[in-house]
Amino acid sequence: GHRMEWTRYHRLDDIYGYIDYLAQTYPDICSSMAIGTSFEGRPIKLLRISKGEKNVPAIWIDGGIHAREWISTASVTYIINYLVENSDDLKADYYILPVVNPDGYEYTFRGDRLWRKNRSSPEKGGVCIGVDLNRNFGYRWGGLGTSRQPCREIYAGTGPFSEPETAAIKNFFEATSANFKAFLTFHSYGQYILYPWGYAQRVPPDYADLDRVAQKSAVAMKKATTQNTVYTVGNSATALYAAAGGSDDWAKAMLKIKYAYTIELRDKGRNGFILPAGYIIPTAKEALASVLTITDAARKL
Ligand code: 0X9
Ligand code: ZN
Repeated sequence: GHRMEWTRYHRLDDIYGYIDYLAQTYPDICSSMAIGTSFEGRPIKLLRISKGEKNVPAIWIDGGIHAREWISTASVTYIINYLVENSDDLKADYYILPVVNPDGYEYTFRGDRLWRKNRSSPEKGGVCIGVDLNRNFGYRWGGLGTSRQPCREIYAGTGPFSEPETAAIKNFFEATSANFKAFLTFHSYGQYILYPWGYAQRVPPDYADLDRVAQKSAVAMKKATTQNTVYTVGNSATALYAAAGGSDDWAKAMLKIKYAYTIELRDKGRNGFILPAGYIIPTAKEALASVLTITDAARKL
């Protein structure tokens, strides 16, 4: 058995135990692998859910790149549970990384609940710890909305993919032959469905397709619960702020994955990052609705 449930937030060990349990219990559809090792030596565990069908798209889903955004990790594990329990209807090959930043995630339980970055010490003799992993990807690295100062929350690191956690994702994509059509990275908070570019107030040539599918997602997310939650759709830099070196921009520009989105889950600021556990299930249902909508779009490509 396993101890996963969606009425509270879980420690990393529980989440990794759940991934291992699924891989052992459902070996026909689930496989797990460590795609790398964090700065402090923790495995970075990915779960693949696939029926091995030909001609289905591959879809990337991650959460927990920012340590304090617990609802993203909780929602991603809820999505995993849904896909496994409904595997008869599986419509894509899913590659799911619930905790991109395991060191930071654990630190939010042990030290500082509001920690954002990873836990690396990139400077020799420096005092400040941590790189913002969502400024460390290798497209327009070091641009707008990033900092070279290690003490800042938006510190981009010493270079593109300087961090083991982002390098692990890069290495995974360099090694895979899967046919990725969507790249979904879950964050909190603010209730946004954001599409590239993040590096500046510009949009990719096919942005109308991304906007259309995001609007469809927003409708599905609103219908997912009785609370009619509103998600705002827009270009990342325009709807939120410009920030370069994000994973979504890199997936779109360098990996050429069409449907690249950052989804900012609940809420709109009342609780912010400290979203009470009672909101996990409704928020996760919204996140799941976005995944299913984007899966449909990916299948039509
Ligand atoms: O700043 C971020 O990394 C994300 N917002 S958060 O409050 N969760 O930190 C937004 C990222 C949007 N994508 C890019 N700027 N590329
Ligand atoms: Zn975030």
